[in-house]
Amino acid sequence: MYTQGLDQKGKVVQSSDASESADQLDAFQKRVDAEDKIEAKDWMPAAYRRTLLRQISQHAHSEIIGMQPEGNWLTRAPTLKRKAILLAKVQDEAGHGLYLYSAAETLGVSRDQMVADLLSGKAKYSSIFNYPTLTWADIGAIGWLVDGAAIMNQIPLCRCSYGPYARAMVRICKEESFHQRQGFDIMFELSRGNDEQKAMAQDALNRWWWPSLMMFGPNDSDSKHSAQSMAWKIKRFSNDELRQKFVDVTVPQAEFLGLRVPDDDLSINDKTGHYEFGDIDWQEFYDVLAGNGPCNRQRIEKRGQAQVDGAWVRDAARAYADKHATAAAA
Ligand code: FAQ
Repeated sequence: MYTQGLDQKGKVVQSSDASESADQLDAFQKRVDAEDKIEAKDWMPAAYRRTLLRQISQHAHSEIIGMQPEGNWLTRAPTLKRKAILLAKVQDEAGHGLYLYSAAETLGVSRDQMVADLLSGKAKYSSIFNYPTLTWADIGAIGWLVDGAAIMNQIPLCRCSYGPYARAMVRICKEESFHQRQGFDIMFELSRGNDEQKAMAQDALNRWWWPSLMMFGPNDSDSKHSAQSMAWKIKRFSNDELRQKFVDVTVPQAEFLGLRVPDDDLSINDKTGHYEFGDIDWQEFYDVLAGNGPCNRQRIEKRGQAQVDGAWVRDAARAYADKHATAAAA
C-alpha cells in the first residue's frame, strides 16, 4: 500500500514510506501525542495507514463472519422472544461490519478489495469465529464471553487516534454492551435451570473460555504490532493488559453463575488483587490463524457463496446510481 490520502474528490493521492521526511513524521507524532484526531484527508505515514487498514478491515471481517456461528441458532432459539433478540443481535453485527468497512474505505481501499482479501485468505478475521456453536448455551457463552472480550478490547478504541475508526466504535460499543448482557442472561437462566441445562452452560464455558482469552492476541512479548500501535495511540492497552482486565471482570461473574472456569491454575493474588491464570495453548491459536480451526473452511466458503449470491444486488445498486448520475449530469 502506497496510498497517502484522499483529495477533495475522494481520489487517492499516491506516496510511499520513502517520500516521508523526518519533519513530517515528527509533526504527525506530535499531533497524536496531543490527542488530536487524525482525519481521512490529513497527512499520515504510509505505515500508519497500512496498520489501520489491516486492523479495521480485520475487525470488519470479524463482525461479518461472526454472524455465522450465531446465525446457526436463529431457527432453533428456544422461544420467540429469544429468537427476536438473537435476530436483532445478528443484525447489529452486520451493521458493525458496515460501519467498519466504511471507516476502512476512508483510507483509500475499496470494500470489494477488502472482501477479496478476506476470501483469498490474505486478510484475517478473529480466531474466535472458527469454533462451532453446538448447543443453545453457546449463544449465551458467545454473548457473555466473546462480546465481553470484544467490549474490553473495543472501549479503548473509541479513543483511537484515527477519527473515523474512533467514532464508529462509540455506537458499536453501546450495542456490544447489550449483546454481552443478553448472553449473560441466557447463561443465568440456564445455570438456574435443571441439571441438564446447568451442564449445558458449564460445557459451553469449558469450550469458549480459552478461545475467548485468545481473542486478545498473542502475549505482549510476541505481539509484533503492539508497540508501534500504542505509540500511534491506535491501541491504548497491550494485549496482556486487556486479557487480564477481562479475566478479572469475568471470573466473579462465572462464580455468580455457579459455574467453574476450566483452569486448574486460576487463583486470585491477594497482593495484586488480580487473578493469575494458566498458560494459553498458543499452538491452537496459531493453528486456527493458519486456517486449521474447526470451522475455518466452512466460514470462508459460506461467506464466498454469500458474495456470489449478492452480486445481483450490488449490480442493481450500481446501475441505479449510474442512471441517476447520468440524469443529474444531463
Ligand atoms: N484472531 O501484533 P498483534 C467481535 C493476529 S469483533 C486472528 O498483537 P494487533 C464482535 C494479528 O492480526 C472481534 N488474528 O496484532 C462480535 C497479527 O497478524 P497480521 C475482532 C489475530 O493487531 C462478537 C498477529 O496476530 N476484534 O468479537 C488475533 O496489534 C460476537 C500478531 O498480533 C477486533 O478486531 C485473533 N484473535 O493486535 C461479533 C478488534 N489476535 O495482521 C460477532 C480490533 C492477533 O500481522 C459476535 N483489533 N491476531 O497478519 C485489535 O484490537 C487488534 O488487531 C488485536 C490484535 C488485539 C486483535
